[in-house]
Amino acid sequence: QSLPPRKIRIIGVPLDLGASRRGVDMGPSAVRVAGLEARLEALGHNVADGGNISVAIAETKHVGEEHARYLKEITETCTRAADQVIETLEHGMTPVILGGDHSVAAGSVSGVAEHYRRQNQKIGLIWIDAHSDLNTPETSPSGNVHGMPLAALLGLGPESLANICGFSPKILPENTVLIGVRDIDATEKENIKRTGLTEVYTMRDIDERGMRTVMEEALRSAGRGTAGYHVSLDMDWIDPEDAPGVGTPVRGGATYREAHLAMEIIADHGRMLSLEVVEVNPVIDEHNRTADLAVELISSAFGKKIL
Ligand code: 6HN
Ligand code: MN
Ligand code: MN
Ligand code: MN
Repeated sequence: QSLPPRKIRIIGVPLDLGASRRGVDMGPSAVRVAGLEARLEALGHNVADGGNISVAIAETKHVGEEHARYLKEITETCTRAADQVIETLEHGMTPVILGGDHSVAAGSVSGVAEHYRRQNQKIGLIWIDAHSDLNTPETSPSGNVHGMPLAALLGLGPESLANICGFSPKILPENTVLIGVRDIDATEKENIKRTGLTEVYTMRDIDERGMRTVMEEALRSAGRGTAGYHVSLDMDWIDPEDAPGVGTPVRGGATYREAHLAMEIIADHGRMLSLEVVEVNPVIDEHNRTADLAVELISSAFGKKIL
């Protein structure tokens, strides 16, 4: 359809060590069962499933430091995810990463950034989420690492995550955009100031200015002077009416159509380097609805059109 055919590699990361509600480790399976590969192939893309990255089982490990639970195991998994992403890009394929909790982004985005750094290019980042995921172990109210990946990518910490691939920060604040946020901790507001992030589009911005305007502005910032951008889609961005199967639901999210429109606009621009979809929790989902929606949204991001 509108996008030229791509070679896509699916990378599953069944990680749930970063969240306190269990079950997002089953996310990759639920999204595969919802037919991801066939749906992308129906759009004319060439899709290969690379399987899952190995992840430690919580019950076999110690929680570690209470301010950043399972940080050691999460860093190991994220490092493997970064390597897989680099390898995928080196082969000219587009990575589609399936979470797992959002801490995986500290690995996937590092891989994309490292690949383009080797070509002296920067990347942009589109962070679509009800939350800002800008805590550090010092500021986190929960100790859950899935509330920290964006802080790691911008170089605030936690240190072991921030230093994956041996350099930090992975992205500059002017090329980082947040879309759809509506639940930001007081400590995260401080961190927004500290990092110098200005491209923060809240749900109020979407309400007042519309999805179209917000997306065009956001994509312009993420794309300015970069090779393109990584899209990190936390399914809790969408209203719990339409996406009930997420670990940390927050009322007042994007509607079904707003979410599709955002992905359709991303496809129109043709500059997405990689995509990840995280926080699908089959344990609390209703008949795999949230995983089905994830597949639909991934299809829209890869060029599926109504007409
Ligand atoms: N997510 N700000 C809260 C925390 O525990 O740091 C919630 C984080 C949610 C993270 O949804 O990816
Ligand atoms: Mn195939
Ligand atoms: Mn998140
Ligand atoms: Mn979230």
